[in-house]
Amino acid sequence: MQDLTPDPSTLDPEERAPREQLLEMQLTRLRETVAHASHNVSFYKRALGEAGMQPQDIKSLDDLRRLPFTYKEQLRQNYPLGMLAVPRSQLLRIHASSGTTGKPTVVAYTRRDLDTWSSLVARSIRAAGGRPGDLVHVAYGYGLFTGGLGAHYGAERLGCTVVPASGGMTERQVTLLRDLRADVIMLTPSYMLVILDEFERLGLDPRESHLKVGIFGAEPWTEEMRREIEQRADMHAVDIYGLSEVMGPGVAQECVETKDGLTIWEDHFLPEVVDPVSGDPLPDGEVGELVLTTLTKEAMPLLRYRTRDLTRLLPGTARPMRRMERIRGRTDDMIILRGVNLFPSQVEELILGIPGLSPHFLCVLSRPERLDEMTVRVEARPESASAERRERMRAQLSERLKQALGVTVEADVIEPGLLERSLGKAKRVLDLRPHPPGG
Ligand code: DLL
Repeated sequence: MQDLTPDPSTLDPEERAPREQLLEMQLTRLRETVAHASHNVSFYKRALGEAGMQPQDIKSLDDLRRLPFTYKEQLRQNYPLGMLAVPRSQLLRIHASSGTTGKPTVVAYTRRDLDTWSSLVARSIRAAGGRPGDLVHVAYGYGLFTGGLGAHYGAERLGCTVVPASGGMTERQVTLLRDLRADVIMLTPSYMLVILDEFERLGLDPRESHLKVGIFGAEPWTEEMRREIEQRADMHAVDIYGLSEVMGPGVAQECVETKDGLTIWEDHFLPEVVDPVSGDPLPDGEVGELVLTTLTKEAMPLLRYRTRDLTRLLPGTARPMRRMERIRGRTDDMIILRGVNLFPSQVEELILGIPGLSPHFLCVLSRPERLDEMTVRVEARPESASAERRERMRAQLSERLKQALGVTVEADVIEPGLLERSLGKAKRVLDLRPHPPGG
């Protein structure tokens, strides 16, 4: 694989700024954001009043923890545009979050917000190893989802040639990738697997494509999955993070030269990690829920937004800004099986440790009697699909699941191609229990 480390002279000045300078900039921007939110969003005026806080009370970055949290539920209560800090006529774009239940969460952008977003995605693509002049194939969905358009404008901003493929029509994706000789591909890791399978189905070797790097996000994935994609496609695989409420993709990006977690673009977002239950701030290095405060957003500033994503903060390496470890899962995706907490990403790790198993899997939860049960349904790879081989892998996987998770989990190794493929975010859990907790 090529060395794609960017030339330091091409980085944004903020990306290289010493920490003291960054902290000063964060404090100034935090004060401006709190003032902007409290003057222009009645929700924040009230919330800050109840917390006994005035914008001028922000004297240091430590005062952040005196601000109230913002929860997704509150954004829903203010549907559609109750959190706006500018008149509607100043909006240039509206997106909506991928909420699968109930009303979506609507998010909005001014001209300056779109400009910031494009420049942060451009920065992210460069950190991933993309360069001006590269051909970028965007297979994140276009539309209300922030993935497609977010990646698109960022790639254009960097000076790349963009192919707005969106998701779906997988055979055509392969044709375009080969014929246009894409250098960079941006899509969910689970859809990348579908595209790799399609190369193979067509008798083509993905290692012979021109791709040098894939920028994967919008759903949890693992180191094992990175290895799988890098080996099958002979390209770098790096992680991009974001969420619609806060902006979209480009809140944090993994640097290709280190591949050690995601650098948070701290000049625009102030991160904290808190205990998901008590809300108490945790020191850097401890795992908890990521909380983000926007520092430059005009249309919808957010104070201490509870992302529900679990990670930990780490010191900077490739850049002075702090990193976060790859997201393990969301508090609301956590499976509680007979008292044991687990995430689909742990299951993915174990599956990919067994050579004949494919990364296509689903955790099926049921309650045949009084106790909850989980079956991990996973496809065998085509070359390992004989009944005998599948039975051996089934026994091996259920043994490893039991050892790693400390609870008995059934495994079911099925023939290739039986599970539904996703064109965007993969569904990893099928809950067939009569009354799922919280449901
Ligand atoms: O998924 C934005 C995005 C698009 C990010 C393309 C990266 C690439 P939402 O649909 O609002 O926005 O979903 C946000 O997706 O809170 C995480 O739970 C999850 N997520 C996003 N990126 C990652 C990642 C977009 N790299 C929610 N790893 C977030 C794990 C991720 N989970």
